[in-house]
Amino acid sequence: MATGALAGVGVLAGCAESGDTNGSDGGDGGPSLEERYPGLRILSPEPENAEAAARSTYTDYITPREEHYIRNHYPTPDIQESDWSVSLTGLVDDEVDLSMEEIKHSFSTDSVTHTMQCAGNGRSYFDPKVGGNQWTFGAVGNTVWTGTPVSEILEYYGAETGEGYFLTVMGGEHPEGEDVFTRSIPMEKVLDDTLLAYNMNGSPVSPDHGFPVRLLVPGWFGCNNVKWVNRMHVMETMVIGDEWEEEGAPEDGQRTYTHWQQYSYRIVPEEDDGAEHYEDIPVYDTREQMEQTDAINNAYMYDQVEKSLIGYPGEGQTVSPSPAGTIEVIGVAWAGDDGLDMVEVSTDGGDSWGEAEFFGPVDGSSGWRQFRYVWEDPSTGDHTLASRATDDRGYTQPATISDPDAQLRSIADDQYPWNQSGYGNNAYMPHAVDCTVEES
Ligand SMILES: Nc1nc2c(c(=O)[nH]1)N[C@H]1C(S)=C(S)[C@@H](COP(=O)(O)O)O[C@H]1N2
Ligand SMILES: [Mo]
Repeated sequence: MATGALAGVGVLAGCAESGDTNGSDGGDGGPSLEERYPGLRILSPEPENAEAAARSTYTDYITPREEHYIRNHYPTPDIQESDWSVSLTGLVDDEVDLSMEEIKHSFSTDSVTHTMQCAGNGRSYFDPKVGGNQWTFGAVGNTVWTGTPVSEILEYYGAETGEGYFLTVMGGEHPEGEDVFTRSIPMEKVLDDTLLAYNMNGSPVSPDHGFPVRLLVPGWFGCNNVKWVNRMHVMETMVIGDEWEEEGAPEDGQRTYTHWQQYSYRIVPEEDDGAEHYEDIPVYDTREQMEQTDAINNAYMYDQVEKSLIGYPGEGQTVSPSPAGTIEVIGVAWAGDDGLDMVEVSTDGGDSWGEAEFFGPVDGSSGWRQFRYVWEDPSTGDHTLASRATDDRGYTQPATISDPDAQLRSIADDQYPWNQSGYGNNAYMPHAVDCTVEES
């Protein structure tokens, strides 16, 4: 059962009137999306959706803001920090409305390196194609986020944080009459390491990435990282059912708060007529949800699954061996909030594999690792390079995406389940890179 009053609490109008301080162009002649993010390929200018344009983003540890993808359901709002607040409602001793000043300075400060990836990354490789933004490989980046541990705020205001509870977090940018961008995050994870983040790579979060404050859920798919947060609601269940669909809705009968939690971001095979809604689920890890199809029909996109990307050589690039006669293949790999065990690289389109070695910084468990693979005696001509990661539980990226007729709900037979919305693609062959070797 959902709890707590809905109407009139914390759902502020998304946009402040004047905006000359936060760097959003707001259509007033400031720099365009293209100018602000020279490293991105634009999928739609409004709402702003853009992904890393080049493979080279996946050679470095930290992704600069200019190369960090943007995924918006509604246009980036124009917000003044001094006007913004975040309310805490539901099962708490004291309901409050926190200013940015309080969020920043009344609690401690923490940082986390997080590989953020859109659940739709790799969607364009689905066959048959599915609707939505046609992300290729570039809707993922690794950045340092700084903010306030949500656990401290919950503790201070006497929130009920028992096992199985949820913190439902809402964005404030939706245009009138649209569904509120809302995610229900399991309390266990909230208490563990989530932040209300106001800083990205040491600078204020940019308007497009959630200024002045976003939820940061380390290791979990991008959709859980609610931007422009203006309300957090403590509940016994996820948002589900009539109370959250109608009461307090901009228009009666709208899904309002449930859309982005229950209808969207679910693994739905071809045969299902939409996703089944749950109040709670026994496991939160996405990979484990997919395995437990007797309990969960349609996995929720929470923790990210193991994945890797080659950053060098880039797609279509012509490269020549070093004086030592080798080519160093470089890339990144991640596994949500689980650890990585290994990365393998194939230089012959997946027929044979050799183990890569990790290098570069290690900062917590939710940031990616860089890997390198020394390709000995590459022959001149065309080659297909692939990489595959294995996490510390032994889960390995599958080779391909299944046929819809297979009606898969989990990763099986070296195949990623084709699903109606194209979520979670971690198959390695669609992400392979074609390059040409010439004599040096
Ligand atoms: N309020 C709000 N939060 C949001 C979204 C949104 O549209 N509105 N998009 C989500 C999705 S689907 C993703 S993948 C990430 C993208 O974060 P980024 O734009 O900073 O890369 O933000 C999430 N948070
Ligand atoms: Mo996303």
